[in-house]
Amino acid sequence: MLELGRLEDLPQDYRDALSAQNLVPLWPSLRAVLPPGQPRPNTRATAWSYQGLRPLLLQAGELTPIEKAERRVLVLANPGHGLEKMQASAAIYLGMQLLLPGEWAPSHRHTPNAVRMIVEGEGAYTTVDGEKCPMSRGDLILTPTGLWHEHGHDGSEPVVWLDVLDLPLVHYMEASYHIDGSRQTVQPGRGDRVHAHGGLLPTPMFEGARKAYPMLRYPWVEARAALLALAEDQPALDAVQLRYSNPATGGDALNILGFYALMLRPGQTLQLPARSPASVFHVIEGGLQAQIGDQAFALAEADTCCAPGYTPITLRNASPDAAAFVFIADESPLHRKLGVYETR
Ligand code: GTQ
Repeated sequence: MLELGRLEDLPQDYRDALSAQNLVPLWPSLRAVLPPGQPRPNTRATAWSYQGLRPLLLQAGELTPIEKAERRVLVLANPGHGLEKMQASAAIYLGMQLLLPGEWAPSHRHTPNAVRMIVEGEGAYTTVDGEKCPMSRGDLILTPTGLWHEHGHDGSEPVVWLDVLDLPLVHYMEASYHIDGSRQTVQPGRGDRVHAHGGLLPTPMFEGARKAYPMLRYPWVEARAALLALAEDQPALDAVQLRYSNPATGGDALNILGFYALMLRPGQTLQLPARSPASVFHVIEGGLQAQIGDQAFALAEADTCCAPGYTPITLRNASPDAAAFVFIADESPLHRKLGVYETR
């Protein structure tokens, strides 16, 4: 490869003259912005242990009242980006949010898209666009861009969920902002009931205003049952995986990040090809060994890890008798829309 000229090769007075007119020579930085062969991601394979973070999250519950936090969240930050950037990958933000019994996280809406994957506890709910969505372990609840959302808790134990947002990307785009609202009036209508039966859609014949996001809550009981049915129906299938989709369009549930539920049969090893998007794995049930490039992680229930793009990944369920269930988030809808999606 051709050796390119360095900044130091240029006389200082020339460099000063360039700077004075907001000009920069490309060639000293060309290889940094267009590296040979493949990108040099800052995203590092990183794992967060739930048993490790849980006491610190509960301690936040004692140290910081909800009124002082608005959202009581510990961010799962990737050291490769610098912890202060609060990002797991280029486009993915992860946070563990705690809501205590009786607490209220007030209504707001914002441009980034969010989902919540419920990790622990019963009795909390999130109201999204007037729809009250109960939170149970493993449920996925969408908060698409621009929709009002607030969290409440009528139960008796702490509730914890994993927030996944496309905040780093929307912030990078200089398009991130929020608006505070007032308590929503809960409206009748439950998308998870209407869309609980695969392939059967409400007919648009006499429709009112059609919702862009007709399904906001994906109950884990349904996803789990669908995975078990798929595994049983197709015994030779390696990737027993479901994609969370918008039932009205069949497309991805949200525009920027993709969401999936994966089942690993007892003893199964699954090799994933290197793909351009970064991804996140969160163990809903069981345990998992994750090999991400040259790094190995042992993930227990409720643990979370992230993997950079362009990296081969091997997932292994070492249990001889129990299936493992994994929630996956990735950047593939974004990569496909940008035209940069690839598998190697
Ligand atoms: O629950 O609305 O982790 O607005 C970050 C920003 C959660 C939320 C986060 C948010 C929320």
